[in-house]
Amino acid sequence: MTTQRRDDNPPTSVKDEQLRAHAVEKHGSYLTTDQGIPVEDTDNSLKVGQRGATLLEDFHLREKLTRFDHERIPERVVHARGSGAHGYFQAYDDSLAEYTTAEFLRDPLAETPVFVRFSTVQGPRGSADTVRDVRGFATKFYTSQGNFDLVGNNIPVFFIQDGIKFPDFVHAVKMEPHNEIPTGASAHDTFWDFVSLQPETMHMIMWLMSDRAIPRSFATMQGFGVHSFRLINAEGRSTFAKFHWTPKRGVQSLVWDEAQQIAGRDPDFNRRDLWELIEAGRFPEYELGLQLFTESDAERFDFDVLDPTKIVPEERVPVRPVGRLVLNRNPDNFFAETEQVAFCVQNVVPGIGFTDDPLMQARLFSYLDTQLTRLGGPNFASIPINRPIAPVVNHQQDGFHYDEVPRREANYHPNSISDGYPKIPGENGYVHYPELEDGRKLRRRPESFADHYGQATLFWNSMSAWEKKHIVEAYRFELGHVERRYIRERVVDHLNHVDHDLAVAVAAGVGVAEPAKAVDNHGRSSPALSQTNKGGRGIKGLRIAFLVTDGVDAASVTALRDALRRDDAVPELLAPADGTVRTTDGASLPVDRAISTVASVLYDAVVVPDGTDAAAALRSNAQALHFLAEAYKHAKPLAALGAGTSLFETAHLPPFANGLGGGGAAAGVVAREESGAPDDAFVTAFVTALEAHRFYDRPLETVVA
Ligand code: HDE
Repeated sequence: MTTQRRDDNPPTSVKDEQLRAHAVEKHGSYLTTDQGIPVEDTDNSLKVGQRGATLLEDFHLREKLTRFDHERIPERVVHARGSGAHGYFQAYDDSLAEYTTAEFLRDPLAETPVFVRFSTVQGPRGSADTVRDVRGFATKFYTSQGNFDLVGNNIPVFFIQDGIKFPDFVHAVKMEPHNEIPTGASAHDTFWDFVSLQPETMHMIMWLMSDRAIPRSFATMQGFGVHSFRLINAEGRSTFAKFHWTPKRGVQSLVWDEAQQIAGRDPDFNRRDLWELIEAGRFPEYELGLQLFTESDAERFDFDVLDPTKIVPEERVPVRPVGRLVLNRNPDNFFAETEQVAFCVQNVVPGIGFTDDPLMQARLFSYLDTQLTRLGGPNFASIPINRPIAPVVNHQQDGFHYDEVPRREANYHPNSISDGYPKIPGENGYVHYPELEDGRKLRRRPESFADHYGQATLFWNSMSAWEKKHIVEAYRFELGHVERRYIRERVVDHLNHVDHDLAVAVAAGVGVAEPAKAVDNHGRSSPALSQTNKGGRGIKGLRIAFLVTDGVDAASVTALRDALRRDDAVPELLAPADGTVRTTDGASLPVDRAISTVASVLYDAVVVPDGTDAAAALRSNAQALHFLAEAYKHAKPLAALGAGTSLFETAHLPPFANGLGGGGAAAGVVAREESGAPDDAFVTAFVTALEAHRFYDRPLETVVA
């Protein structure tokens, strides 16, 4: 798995040009100190005699060590582990002009540069990618009117309703304070204790227990702004807006057993995938959609649009396609860009506004506040990755790391010394929506936020059979790691208010008594919530393992491999040993990797090509058999040709239909016992299976992998 950079491309946007102005090229230059003094020797410190004391006078030694000692900045308190990418956003048309003055949303000719950072929430910087967790999906739009930061997640609701609960929630989910365990996991007592005492978490927890919390790729997960925002048009009219990112490839997830294994096999799995997709030109793409609704629509909903634990069901307000996001450039430097990027919810441009969602309001404070510590002072907005492409002119000044040399006389407003500059831009200035506020100061949750179960039930009712099964298994896993039985009981009690069958199924797995039915399920569902209805197109970037060895039939490999490559998938030949394998026609094929260096969990599908001798050898190769059986167990598409089909029986896999397969006992297995190269129908059947991604309804009872 290569992580080499492609050749440098020319800058493709104003933001790229701005960043390039800060690029440092070390090739062809000579070593100096930070003061530009040429260095004589950087391998030996200055000593009295060869074996004598080291001298304090050695400024190069001291500077080198000091700089090293201070390389780290505090990691983010949440979302510490992240991966970034550059790209652009482009609106489809100008139809949003009726709703907003934000130019990037209504000018179809503008390619707005963006920087996106994906993240997990719980784990520290060095933790594994494939843990069960929410994923951050934060986008900085460098618009002509200033920066807009859409700091969202891949789940459309949040754990809590009021920002004042955030420190409690984060303390509970993070590693426990006495032993810093567990890393990157919510399966522990303090998290579930909090959840069980704070039932507003119930809806979000349903999502967290679903496969949405273990995405296959950052390119195959949704993103959401979560809160209700406002769009504000030229007349000052406000419309509520919910932001949605939808991946062009569709929503795809891992299965839990696989995710856990990947955490060991390749902790950088999602990061590497993103990097490689972009390096190979298989750019991740997403559609931006908006749910737009008015104040009076909102009054008719049976939930409060200011409550961030609620969605607006798509069946009530459809998602309107607005534009597309393409991620097409990897960062040049992780620290300079991905680590130093500072998202702030307060960063909005004219035409986009806030609401009184109490979670959003707290975020308006918290993000700027955290950057002050994380990035060492108030000048973080002038770090290249954070710098707007719109001009920045004001009287803010000084502080740590100030990098301007202002040449002006007046540093205050109003002034006459500098002819009044910089002047107020008049009607282009950002105007806060003049919402009418009226009420007493008090610390109360509104009554309209009181229903904590209704939408959790809606989510559960909308799941397909396999999604429900995975959710039950996830609850059992998580609660199975909770040591205090009374916490497990409290969670089951809450689930009993979501759905009785769910509570019974979870209780049975975690040693909790079956609860008596408490409430009737309201029976409503929202099909748009099910992952089965979030399919996408194409097989771009899918990794497909071909199990080969000496005696493999060349035609059955190359025909399928070439077809997959044409569709932008990534086929790789895996053999018991690296090097080459001999084919039946006496030629040889280069091997991509030895089977022992990888694992089925790092691939999306497996192919066993034809070849009598190869099949015989693989049938007595435990690693190959395990590879195949495990991919089957993880519901992945499999293809087998000619003698290759014989591995299925040896691997104790259920029988498949001889033909193109796809349905029946072994759904997603495309197999043909007849020898020779695959025909078009075979290729099409396999590509269709790959597009479906997973086949969760397979019989698994006999699979021992
Ligand atoms: Fe965050 N959140 N958050 N959050 N959040 C941070 O800001 C915070 C919330 C989200 O890739 C921190 O720069 C509070 C909701 C993302 O750099 C911090 C509250 C949503 C990222 C912070 C919330 C998010 C953060 C940590 C409740 C989804 C990573 C470092 C009032 C809509 C951004 C930092 C990146 C990061 C505070 C709730 C998403 C501490 C106080 C809801 C994607 O400021």
